[in-house]
Amino acid sequence: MELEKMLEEKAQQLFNGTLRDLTDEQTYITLLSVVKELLADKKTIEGERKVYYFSAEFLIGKLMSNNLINLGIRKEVKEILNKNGKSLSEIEEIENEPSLGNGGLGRLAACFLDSIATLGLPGDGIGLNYHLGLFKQEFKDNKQYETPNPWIGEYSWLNKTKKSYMVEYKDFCLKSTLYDIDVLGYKGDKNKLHLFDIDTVDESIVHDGIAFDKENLLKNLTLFLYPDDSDEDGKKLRVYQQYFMVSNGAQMILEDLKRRKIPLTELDKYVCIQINDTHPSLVIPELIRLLMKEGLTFKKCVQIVSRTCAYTNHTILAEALEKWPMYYLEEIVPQLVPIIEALDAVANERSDNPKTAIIDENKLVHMASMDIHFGFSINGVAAIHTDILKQSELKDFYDLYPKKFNNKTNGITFRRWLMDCDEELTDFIDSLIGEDYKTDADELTKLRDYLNDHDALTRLLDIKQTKKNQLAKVLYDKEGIKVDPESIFDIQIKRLHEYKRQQMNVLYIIYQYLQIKAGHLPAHPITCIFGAKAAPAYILAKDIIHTILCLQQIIDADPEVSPYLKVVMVTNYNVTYAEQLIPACDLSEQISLASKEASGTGNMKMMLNGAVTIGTDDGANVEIHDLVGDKNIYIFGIDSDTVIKHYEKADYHPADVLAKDPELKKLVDFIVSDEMVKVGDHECLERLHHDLCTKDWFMALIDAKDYIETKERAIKDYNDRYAWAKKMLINISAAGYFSSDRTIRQYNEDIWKLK
Ligand code: GLS
Repeated sequence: MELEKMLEEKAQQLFNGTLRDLTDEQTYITLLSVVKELLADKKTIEGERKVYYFSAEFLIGKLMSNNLINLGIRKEVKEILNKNGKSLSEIEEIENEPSLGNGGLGRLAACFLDSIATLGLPGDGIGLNYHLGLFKQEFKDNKQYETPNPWIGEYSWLNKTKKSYMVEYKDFCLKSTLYDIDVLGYKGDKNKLHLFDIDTVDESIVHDGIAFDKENLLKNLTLFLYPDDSDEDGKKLRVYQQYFMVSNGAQMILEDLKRRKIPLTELDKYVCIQINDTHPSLVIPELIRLLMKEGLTFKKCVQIVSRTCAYTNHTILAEALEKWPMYYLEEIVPQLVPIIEALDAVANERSDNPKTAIIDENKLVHMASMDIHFGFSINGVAAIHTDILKQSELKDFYDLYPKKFNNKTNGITFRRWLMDCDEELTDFIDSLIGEDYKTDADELTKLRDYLNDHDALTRLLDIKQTKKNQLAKVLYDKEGIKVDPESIFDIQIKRLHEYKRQQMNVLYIIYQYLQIKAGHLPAHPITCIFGAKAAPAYILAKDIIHTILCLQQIIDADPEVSPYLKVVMVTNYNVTYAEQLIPACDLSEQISLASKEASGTGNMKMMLNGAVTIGTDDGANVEIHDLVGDKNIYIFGIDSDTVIKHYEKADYHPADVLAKDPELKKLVDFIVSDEMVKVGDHECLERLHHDLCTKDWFMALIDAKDYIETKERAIKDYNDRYAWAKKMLINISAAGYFSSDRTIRQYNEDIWKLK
């Protein structure tokens, strides 16, 4: 049936009206139910062998626009809605953004699902259905506060299924309910995202922000993603969640094999499990346990499971490599304890190096160690990251299993991060090189033919201006903040973490503020935009947010400065916000301490949307640098080898840097100046100041001077508009490598081997 007729019939059926009569909300519901029907009619991707991507996070973003693009009907829907006095973008506003992820790792999982389906590979996601998701961020008195983010309304993309499993804990069993979300490939067939849940979750137990009774598992198990783990009950809750995810996933996979009449001993021939970071690592002992229950020997189970599971490492930060005390597991999932002990014994037979043991001398169970011993592939997420894993962080494992290690540089789906978020740029590219790049991203290199085409460069600059004007409106509507769309939009959007060094950007802002106060105006007005959530228990990260918000207030109130410098910290940064910020970005801030950002993916999104990067040679920046060349990226800072040596020798002392550089000291001291204390909380500002002067673990002060000088150079260069437009075009033309289609092809060729 033709689309318009379907929508009209649905409007009639649901609301007894015509499309024209419906409210925006009714229109959204009508569209949602039609699109869900279209998805339901799509073919499921089938194949002998299938990958299951186990992940605690899937940061999928709103799905309407993406589904319309992948169904190939977005333009048509837009026109039908326009004809009936409605705007698609306003209708999309109605959708709540699913709150199932946190940062890059979760967004990567979402991009991967899109690419797996687009490439026609059989592959499903397995995760949890968090009712309140990650918290919602609010600002009050220049501070972050957390509130619940109830995103599941009466109408959503979730489809309740009849599948259900029993998950055993020491003292009780929980019955799961499975919800599925259809994942449609671009002009292709579909896979599924499976989200497990329990029926007894009770949102009403949450009080005073995001506090809740952490012991009441029947009511809290799937309330939050990453519930506060600053106390023991919180940590245990995470183990309860992880086991719930993997046990359900493992049971579902084995059930499917049985349904297909495949002997369980052939699991590894038909199934590959990709373990996304260590949150799903318990899938290894759980699968062994389930197979042993079917009568297989431990040895046989180890062999099968080791050929089934592959592990992706996403970080070298020690705190993110999970280690659970054995007594937690004894208390929560005692059935896994003998298996983990037996696995540890096998690991110790293979190597007597205590650094590769699974259970250490403090009886902590190292999840990554289990993955590496009993997975067949270990990958990092950017070339430099994988090298660091091999050469230092996981060196002992690399020596033991050199063949298991491989690199898979991250990628992003161009459907969402170009076609969806920047229609203008998409149409522009279509007009120059046709549409083949949408399925073969390398085609983007053809844009290089236009580097000397004045008309094309003018159009490119105009599009960027349009996106900046659109963002200015969003910022005004959402935050009540006016920004100058002619200023440089300098954007740092990512989780707040010291290693990402938002605090170094703060020092730049202070530098610029003091320069302007002293009568030295910047080469071009600049708007420094931040978006970042801090983990609720991460005090210093919250202090950095506080400092940014204080600077925002001071600068806003100063008519001498505000025409040239502006600071905006957007509230509740999420995928939807990213889709508005990224196309408007001129200068992309990727300034982590070299060696610490495993890859980054925001760097790729901004590059694809015509931003120029200022960054360190870290993560995927290194590969961006290689692809665009020195002239089209602003690289600064000490390199990763130097950083690693500083850590080894413990010879970095911020006080030494400050003693040698009184100008830098002025910037740092401004954090606790009278101006700042007047608008801020002395304790928070003092804590950050003290940390920078005495610890500065992520070495912001070492790189600050180089960073400031490099950024000043970039601002000057921006004024040569055509030279800048060329840099933009080179960045876009080189972004093809970062398509997640390329990444997934490589996962498939090297690891999954699906047909
Ligand atoms: C992360 C890394 O910090 C990012 O650099 C990386 O891009 C992402 C996806 O691989 O994974 N690791 C993590 O724990 N959170 C991340 O975003």
